[in-house]
Amino acid sequence: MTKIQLTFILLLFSIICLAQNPFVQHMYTADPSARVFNDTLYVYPSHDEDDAVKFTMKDWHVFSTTNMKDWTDHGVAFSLDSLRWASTRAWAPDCIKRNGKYYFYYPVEASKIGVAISDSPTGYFKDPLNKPLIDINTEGVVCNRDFIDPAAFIDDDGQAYLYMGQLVVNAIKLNEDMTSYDGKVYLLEGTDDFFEAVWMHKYKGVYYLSYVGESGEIKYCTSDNPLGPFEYKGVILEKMNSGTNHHSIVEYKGEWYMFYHNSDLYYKNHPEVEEKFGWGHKGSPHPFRRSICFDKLYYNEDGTIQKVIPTK
Ligand code: FUB
Repeated sequence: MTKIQLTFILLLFSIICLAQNPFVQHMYTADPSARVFNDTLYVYPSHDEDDAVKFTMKDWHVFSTTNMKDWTDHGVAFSLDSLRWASTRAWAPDCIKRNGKYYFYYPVEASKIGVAISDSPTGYFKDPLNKPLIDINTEGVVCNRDFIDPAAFIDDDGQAYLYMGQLVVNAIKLNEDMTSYDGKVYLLEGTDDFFEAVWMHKYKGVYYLSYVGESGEIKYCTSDNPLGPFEYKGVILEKMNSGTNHHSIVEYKGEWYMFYHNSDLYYKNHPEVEEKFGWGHKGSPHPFRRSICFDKLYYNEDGTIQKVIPTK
């Protein structure tokens, strides 16, 4: 067998093995934040309702896997019902572990970011503050649209950060307790066309800030500092058929993955509806009934990220 034939067979095998998308089929999910805790990969998505025609989400489920094939739905990990200070829009969350506790960061009412704590990665989480950690009216915050999409990051020196916002990336340095910060808000520079869904990860000492651009693609930029300034590098994932997109990047068992969402499950459930890309589809529920997916992500030798090829 020639080298080319072998490469082709391996590629085909990996595509068949990864033909997993969307990997949650019993409910609509979006905005997946993937995290590895204790050798298990957990995903924290938003929960789109079965009959949604707006982003009227109410609770958050947690999913986990140890082999990237079999997924467990751990049920509701947190819900708007647990809050006295917010009642709508349970949107894109994130979760991070520190000192044996799990900190769940979540946006509500498109303007406030809360934090909830649990001893377990699957919850149930509890709100320790009974108020937002930060909101759109907090001094220093710059946000002309929604104040959403918190993404946490703990650097190698132990400093924790929370990134968030729409149109402008806002960041705070979290205190050791993970439920307060020093009062300063940093506005990050150097992104190209930033719209929303910021995500931070580190690879070989470089800080990678990835996000959804106003153009609808997932893009990234890099820096030698977690607060920038950043240098724009390119597109990682093309526009999906879901209007929005939202992603996370994670290493698990020696492989890198990108999680994202699309509307493939909606279209599968509604074969009578013609598939359209982007938002040019007024009156259709597809942007509000999304489903989470993942695919492998590869770096080039120089640290740039190859475009992710979405598998069906
Ligand atoms: O899911 C609601 C919003 O849509 C999220 O906050 C954004 O990132 C976009 O995916």
